[in-house]
Order: sequence, then structure tokens, then C-alpha cells
Amino acid sequence: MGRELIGYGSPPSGPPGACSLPSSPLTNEEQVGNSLWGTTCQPTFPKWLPDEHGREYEQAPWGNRNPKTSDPSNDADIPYSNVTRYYEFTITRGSISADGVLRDVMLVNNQFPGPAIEANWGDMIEITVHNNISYPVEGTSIHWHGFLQRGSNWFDGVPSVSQCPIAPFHSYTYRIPAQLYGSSWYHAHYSAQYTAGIVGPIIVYGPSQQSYDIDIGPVLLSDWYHIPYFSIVSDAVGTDLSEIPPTSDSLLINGRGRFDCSKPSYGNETTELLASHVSANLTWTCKDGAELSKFVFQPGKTHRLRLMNVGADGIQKFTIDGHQLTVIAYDYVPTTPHTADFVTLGVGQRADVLVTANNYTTNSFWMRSSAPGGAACGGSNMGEVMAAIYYEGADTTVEPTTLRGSNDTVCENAPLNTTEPEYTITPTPEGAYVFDITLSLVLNSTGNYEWRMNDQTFRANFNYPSLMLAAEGNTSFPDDPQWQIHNMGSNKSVVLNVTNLTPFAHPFHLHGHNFHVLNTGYNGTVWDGTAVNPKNPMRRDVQIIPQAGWAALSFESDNPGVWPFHCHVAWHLSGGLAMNLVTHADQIPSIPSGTKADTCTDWDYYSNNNVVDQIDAGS
Ligand SMILES: [Cu+2]
Repeated sequence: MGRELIGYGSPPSGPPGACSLPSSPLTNEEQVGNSLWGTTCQPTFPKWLPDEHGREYEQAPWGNRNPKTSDPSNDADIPYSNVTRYYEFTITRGSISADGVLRDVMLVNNQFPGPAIEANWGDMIEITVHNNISYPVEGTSIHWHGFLQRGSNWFDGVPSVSQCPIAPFHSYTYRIPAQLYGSSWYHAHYSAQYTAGIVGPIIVYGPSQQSYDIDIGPVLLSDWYHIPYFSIVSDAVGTDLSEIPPTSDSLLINGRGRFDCSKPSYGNETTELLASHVSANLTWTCKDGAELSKFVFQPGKTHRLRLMNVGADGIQKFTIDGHQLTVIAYDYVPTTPHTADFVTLGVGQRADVLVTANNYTTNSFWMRSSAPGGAACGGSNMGEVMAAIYYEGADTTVEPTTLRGSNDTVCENAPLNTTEPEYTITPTPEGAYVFDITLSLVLNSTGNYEWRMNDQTFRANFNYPSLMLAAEGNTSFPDDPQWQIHNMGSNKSVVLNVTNLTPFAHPFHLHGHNFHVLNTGYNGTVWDGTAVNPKNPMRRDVQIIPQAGWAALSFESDNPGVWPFHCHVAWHLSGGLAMNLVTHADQIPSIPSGTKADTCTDWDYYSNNNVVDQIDAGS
């Protein structure tokens, strides 16, 4: 399908010429490359895709499955199709001015944020990734966040775990089944590379428990920095606590923000690092009044917004002036609809919200996102970013004048007693394997700060993916504690009892599963074995672990493989806040011949002939 090779969602709706791209003070290309996100040319999205020949389905391709009665963790409930959706991603360096400030970035198909991946529930998604990062070169890999990868662990995209990095000027093809439906994102999982711009949205169309009229599509929230990621990482794993974590300069919605050029943000820095031995002078190049993102609503209609925190660090607080948000899913889990004035998303988290355009006091409104809370929450130096919502017919060249309604600065997820999955799964913590985990930040013997789980920091070995070793029968590595491999055995369920000894909140992500969030708490208390809503606790794939607090997360161990469990703050992951859980080692599916060789042969050759510039944990 040619459309998918272009790698962008549906064509713009409405008559030709009905949309326009920013041209001043920056052209659209100068601001975000070829991206249409956040312009009036951003398409709306369908209820489902046509079949592989472009023929419309006469009814929903998933039949009468619905969020209340279908268990996506059960293969028999998944509407597997014979349809494959093909995409092709080329990753390059570039420079853009997303918020008005020129900086070095990395782009997918010359777009920031990257193109959308779309599929119907049960389809196969095939993405070929070309690593064209050059001057200087780097390895890369792409992770498809939130996908179960049941039976395809080797396409999970984590270098040192499920593959070797894609070597410079090589390509790799991922094939992943859409076993869950809803909203997610993809991102580079090599070092903190994704914070340079290698991110994009994923939509898997599926049933909805509440009807809506128009799918507005992705609304990507992120914090943003003005120096290259490599410079930031060198600070984040450095010796100066005041630089840990680095504070973001700015905030973006769908890749666009507006920085005040009178406040240069480089501080004392005069050079930037693109690699250990490649630096450049920092020259402040800023245009005031950069275009903010725009969305068009139909009066009286209900719109679906797919919110995603694709940032590096900050916990995003999202709100729309004069409108209520009805949340129908968190991450890939449909939840009993509940209304709220704001939605909280830690890095990696998503929320699907419905918004009815029924406020006729004016015809344009601000959408806002902020990252408050200071260092403990990954707070940004920018107070908030806005995007304009225009009711159809409003003048899209005039900015809204509405005032902020609600304000909230708590850096934790919505209370567990307010969120409940539509499909009931009762965890079985009795008899579960309880794995106690502590998180700490310590000064190591070389004077560098490092993040630890159970007093051990993680460091990737790009040449020996642990999944490949596990599939060959190796599941313990006493001589390599830095690989952080922990065998969960063949237990039916596992409780991750995480105690956070640091004064920072950490959004923790488990690959390959949705976990139950049994309970969370603050310092001075420990988990007492109880769960909130024990018959059907909240499930998701990222949970904010409160600062100096704890969280008890449990998962049904039904997906044999090697699964990273890590903080999704890019800088904490760079500092080693990760471990890898081996489940049912004897049942890990054999890896298709060719899959390992595809990345490791190339990477071995590359790394034997070049010094790999690994200054952080690596994945
Ligand atoms: Cu963290």
C-alpha cells in the first residue's frame, strides 16, 4: 500500500486547500521537517482500516468483540487476520526548530514526530528500519511500546536484550502482531537516542466501549531540550548532582512549542557533543513566536484524542480550557469511562480521552500541558505549552484567549480507586513469586552517579543479547551482574514489590505484559500485601512509582522470554535503572534462523572495526 510506504496516516480530510502549513516565523520544514502533526492538515482517523487490497470492511473486522468481554491476553480472543501493514522508516540526523530554537535532532522519514503506524486489532505490522545516522554514525533499534510480542520477543527492539543494535548503514525488519488495541508509540531504545526525535505514534484500531464521532488521533506530549542528547547523557551520568537529572528547556504538543528567545538556555555551555570526540560550538539561533499546534473540532460532536507522553523525563499534566475529559483507556487497557479536568501521564504512558465540543461561550480554546514539580517529577523549566482548538468555522489565524481552568501538580497517577479495566482480570498474588526490588542513586567508585536496582546498575552488552543466550539455555550470568538478568522461574504469577529509596518519581515500564497495579504508597510505609480493588485492579504497562514511595505490581507470567523492567525516564535509564526478567526459560520459543544474524553479524563486524561510543547503560 503506497500510503503506508509514505508512512503517514490517512490523507488530509476536507476539500483541497482547506488546510495550511506554518510559514512564519519558521517554515513548517524548518520547525518539524515534513511532519503534518499539529497543523490543520493533520488528518482525522478512521474507525478501522480497509483490508490489504484497500477494500472497506462492511462491519468492524473484529466482529462483535468488545472491551468488556474480550481478553487480549488470551490468544483465542484476538481477531488474528491475514493482513500485514507495511512501513519503511529511514533514520537520519537533522536540525529543526520545534519551539523556535535550532538544535540537532534525529528524524524518522525526515519528520518530527515520526509518521503514524496504523493497524487493525489482530493484523501483523512489518516495519523495515534503515539506520542512516551519520556524521557521526551510531547504532540504533526501535521498540514498539506496549506490544506483548507474544511469540515474537526477538522483535521487541531492545539492544543487548532482544537484538544487537542495527549497525550504521544497515537495515532490519520487524514483524509484530497487534495483539492489543488502542494507542501507543514507538521509540529508539538505543541509549537516550529517542529524546533526539526518534518517536512516533501507533494506533491499533479496535472496539470502543463508548461511542464517539471523530478520531482526532495522536496528541503527543513531550519535554524538549536545546542541546543534543549525547551532551545531556554525559551530564546525566556525570559527577555533578545538580545536573542529575538535567532539566528540560521546553515543552511540545505534537512537536511544536514556543520558546521565549530572550532567555537563552545554554547556561555555561559553549560547545555541544554529538559523540565523545565530535563537538560543535553552540550558537543561539532562536525565532520568537513559533507556531503552536492546532486542532479543529466539530461543534456538538465528540472527539477522541490519543494522548501520549513521548518525552524524556517530565510527568505531563494535560487539560483543555472549558471542557471535560472522559478517559476510556490508559495505555493499552480500556477502562471504565471516568471524567476528569486533567490527565496525568508519566513518560511512556497514554490515555485515550473523549471530548465533546459543547462549550459555545467562544469558538476557540487552549489545550495545555505542563510538567510541574521540579526535579522530583522531572519538571520542566517551561511552565506550560499550549495548542489551539478551533471549533469548525473559527478563524484559525487568531489564537484563543481562554484561561486555564484546573491546575494540578501532584506527580503521581490517578488514584487507583478511580480507574478500573473494562475487562476483569483477578490477580492471583497468593502463591505468587514476590520479587523485592529497591531503587537507589549512589556515587560509585569513579565519582559518577549511577542508578541501581537491588544495588546493581545495568550496563548493556550490545554484542550478546540476553534473549539469544536464554534461548540457548543460559539464564544466569554471575560474572556479569551488570547485565541485570533475573530469573523469575516458572511461576504462574510474579509480584514486583518496588521500594523507591530516591527522592524522584519513576515511571516504570515492563515489556511484554500489562501488569496489575496492586497498590502504591509513600515513605514510612511498606506494602502490606493488599490490593486496591482486588477483584479487578488497574492494569497498564507503565506506572509512576512515587518519590520515596513504593509500588506493588503483579503480572501473570504467561509470555516466556526476557523482558526489561526499567524506568522510562531517559536519563535514569541511561544511568542504569533497569533489569531484565527471564520468564519460563525452558519455554522461550526458538528464535527463527536468520533473526539473530540479521543484527549481530553486522554489529560484530562494525564493533570489531570501530570503537563503539557507549557512555551510558546503552538501552
Ligand atoms: Cu526514573
